[in-house]
Amino acid sequence: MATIQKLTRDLLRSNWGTRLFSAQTTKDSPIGINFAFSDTDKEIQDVARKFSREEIIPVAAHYDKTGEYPYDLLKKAWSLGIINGTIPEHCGGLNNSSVTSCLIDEELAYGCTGIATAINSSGLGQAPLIISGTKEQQKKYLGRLIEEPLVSSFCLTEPGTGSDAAAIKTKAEKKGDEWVINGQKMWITNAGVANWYFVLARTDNDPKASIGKAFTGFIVERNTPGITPGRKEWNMGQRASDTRGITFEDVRVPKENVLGEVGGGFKIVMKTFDYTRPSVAASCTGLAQRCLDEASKYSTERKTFGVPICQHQAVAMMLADMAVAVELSRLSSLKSAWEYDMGLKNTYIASIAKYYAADMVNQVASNAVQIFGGNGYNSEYPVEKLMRDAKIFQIYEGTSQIQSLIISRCVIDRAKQLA
Ligand code: COS
Repeated sequence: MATIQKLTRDLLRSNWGTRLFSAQTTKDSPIGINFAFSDTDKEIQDVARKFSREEIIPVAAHYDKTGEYPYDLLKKAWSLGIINGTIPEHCGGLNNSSVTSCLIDEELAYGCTGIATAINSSGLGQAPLIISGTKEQQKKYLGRLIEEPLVSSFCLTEPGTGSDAAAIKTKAEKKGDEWVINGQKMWITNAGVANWYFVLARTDNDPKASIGKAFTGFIVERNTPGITPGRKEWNMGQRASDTRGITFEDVRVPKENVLGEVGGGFKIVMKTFDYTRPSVAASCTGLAQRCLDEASKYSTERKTFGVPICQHQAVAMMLADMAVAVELSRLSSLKSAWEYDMGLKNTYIASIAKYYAADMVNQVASNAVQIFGGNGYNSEYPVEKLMRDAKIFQIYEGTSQIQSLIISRCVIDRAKQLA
């Protein structure tokens, strides 16, 4: 398998250099807008699309019903090089752009967002290391994910703390050359299957300490004594994804595993979201495209009043609305990814992309169920699962309300500058 992965990497590298929006244009020498994907991106998109259509879709209902973790699919995706793509080259990775990640994530999400989350959300755990890790930390922990089909996990949320990230209670205290972590995390994707965790903990006990200096990020090995993952949660959708709570009890972490500066963890987390929200928006686009494809196909087959239902204007217009939403979602996620690749501060557009895409996919999935009618409400048809899977996009990686808070802050800051 490692050989296939290496071949894929070599193939992709040999064709490097003409990425959409990235290699051709730079912040200092923009050459205009180019909507053409590079040959490299088209190739990797094809690999992800084929994998999604041939390997994920046939087994999606099984994993949804059983909630099993899709290890076999993880291994296949790993061997094809369509996960872990943004890991830097010095760790053996492809150093994919954010735009390339969006293309892959859209394709995987088209097949099943539960399986996609299970196999590619390791990217969220990896992001803080890519953003702030030392070369040694990257080589050790990201390189490990290239050597073997293992996953990482991102631990921020707690039982009492979701949207207000600065309210987390998990603490880390320095004792000699080690940090000792105590606390509880909740709704952690990959909690039960990860090889290592990124953990955000409070390191300054002064309640008046500024948020930007009070928290620290740690890399924590799964097999460290004192770590206890909870039971697998049975959620509304995306059931192949492994979501659990985790308890940290006197978990000792060497000082080498502090990520970035002591006290700088909150900002690492915020930068992580700037990096990952474009991909979440791309996943919404993939799921919405699937809803549109299923609903439009069904509308040409299902007849009422003597004609296929697509010939009824009410249905045709629903399909048009769904298509418009999918296209706009794709554009905004790619734009937010492109800004990231350009080294621009993309917080505003990343939140716009995630906000729009998350609400959009829920509307599109609901419309798909509506077009399927009674059949849409039944689990024998695909769209009932798609609608359940869509809901979490308005909640994870920042609720829609948090995205709108971030967008409104950007708008108000700009207004103040204009005043
Ligand atoms: N990039 C870099 N730094 C950032 C940043 C960004 N995108 N966003 C905020 N910061 C910095 C701020 O500049 C500030 O720094 P100083 O202390 O030096 O001034 C610091 O981080 C604190 O920021 P802020 O004052 O905005 O903190 P808030 O408590 O008001 O944060 C939000 C509010 C809503 C942005 C934050 O709590 C959040 O993102 N919540 C959502 C969490 C989430 O997505 N959870 C889901 C997890 S599922 S994986």
